[in-house]
Amino acid sequence: MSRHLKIAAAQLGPLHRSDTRAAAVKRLVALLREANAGGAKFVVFPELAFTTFFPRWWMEDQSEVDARYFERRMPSPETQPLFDEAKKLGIGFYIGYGELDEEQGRIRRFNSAILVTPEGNIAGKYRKVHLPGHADHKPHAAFQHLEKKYFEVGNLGFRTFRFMDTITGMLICNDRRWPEAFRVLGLQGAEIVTLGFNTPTENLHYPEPPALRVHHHLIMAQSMAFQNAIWLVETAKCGAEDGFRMFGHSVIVAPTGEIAAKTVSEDDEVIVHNADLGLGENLRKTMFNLAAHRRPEHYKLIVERIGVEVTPSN
Ligand code: ING
Repeated sequence: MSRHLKIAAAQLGPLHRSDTRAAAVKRLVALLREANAGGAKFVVFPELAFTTFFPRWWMEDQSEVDARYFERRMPSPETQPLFDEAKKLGIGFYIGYGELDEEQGRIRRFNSAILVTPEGNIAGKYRKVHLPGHADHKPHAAFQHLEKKYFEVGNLGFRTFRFMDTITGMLICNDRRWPEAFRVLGLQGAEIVTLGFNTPTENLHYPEPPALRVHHHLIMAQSMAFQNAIWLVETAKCGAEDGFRMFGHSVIVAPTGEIAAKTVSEDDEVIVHNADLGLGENLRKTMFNLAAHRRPEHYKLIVERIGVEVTPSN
């Protein structure tokens, strides 16, 4: 008997600095309702879904940054309506947010995501490992990308979770540029991987054609889904936030590497696909039977060496 799960990518258009969390939650609830109307039972929201992509701004008042862009509790009174609506509709969801955690009196800040069950329980949490950008102020740059300033490297690793009768793993944005992240999830039996992203249309460092950035996003999503035989849902927050554009192209990619659904706007938009969770089984038994074909004894450099060291064998 085939196992299906109707999944939605709920893409969010721009959130400006002037947009309140309440305004964001209102839009997220509307997206949830639209996904529900399409029959979706699992909704994937973007990275940092409650606020503007604040790492684009150099800010020195940490208490203001914490108040405006981090969540001390999840859910909080402001975000509770989203959890309430999802529970009422019997929908599970993934959502990204800025997490402020106080452990033994020490404040820690992460770019995080959670899986919330249809019953409203948090089934799992992920803290973004691959933080792109920089920590220093680049006053002459068109915009900043200060994830290395505002967040710590995630300390929970890449884990999978039992979720809605599936094995689901979570990643966030830049993680999709690092195949190791997907492989670690694949080695733990991931059937579905969810990934929210906020990706600037312009390149901070050099004049890269915007179409090329979308091309990279699409080839990575298709290859990572195929090479790990997983359903991969990547959801954007996009559009011009205070004039700074980010691209959409949210996708639901099948284990075969085919794009099953893709958004066509840079605004609030829902795409839905009735995912056949058995679709990856043949691949996992044959071409990507990891136990049969992988040779870790030859992969040691991947773990032992961080950057390039030119060490030719002749
Ligand atoms: N955004 C971008 C991403 O990895 C980026 C940052 C873009 C880094 C392009 C390097 C090249 O998609 C986030 N939030 O990681």
